[in-house]
Amino acid sequence: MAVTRTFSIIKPDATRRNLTGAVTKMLEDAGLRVVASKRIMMSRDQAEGFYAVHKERPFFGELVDFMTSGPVVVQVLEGEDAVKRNRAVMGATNPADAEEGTIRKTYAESIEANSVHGSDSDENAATEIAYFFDKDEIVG
Ligand code: RTP
Ligand code: MG
Repeated sequence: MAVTRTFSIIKPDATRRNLTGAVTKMLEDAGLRVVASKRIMMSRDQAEGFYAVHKERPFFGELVDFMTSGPVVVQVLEGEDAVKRNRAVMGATNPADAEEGTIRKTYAESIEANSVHGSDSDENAATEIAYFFDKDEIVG
């Protein structure tokens, strides 16, 4: 299997509860390496652009409110089959459906405040990484 990269966000519900380290530990224990990381406040423009695919969904406005409600930690993760590996340790979008041992089962508060984001394809990972990081901020 090839070593690839994915894009992760530790969401405001998790940073508010001081879970940046705990979530990162679960990512690392799953075989992912943090090769870039920064804590930022997302602007509304940034959040709307990032979630543009969800623009027509009923939850779009609330999602943008939530993602700009506190600091987030954006990360680039590297590992074997990183996109799939990360989605597996994240668990289902709705924590009620997430498996034991996943980040969302362990920490998520709700379907919206679900602690982490992870890219859903290699193509989207590349786009999302470039949305938040310059090449020289990533150290593999
Ligand atoms: P993500 O993009 O954050 O990794 O999560 P995902 O693929 O599992 O979920 P997606 O369908 O892409 O939805 C993006 C984020 O929108 C929020 N959401 N709220 N209120 C709702 O019904 C609802 N559904 C989704 C979640 O924060 C979800 O992660
Ligand atoms: Mg998604």
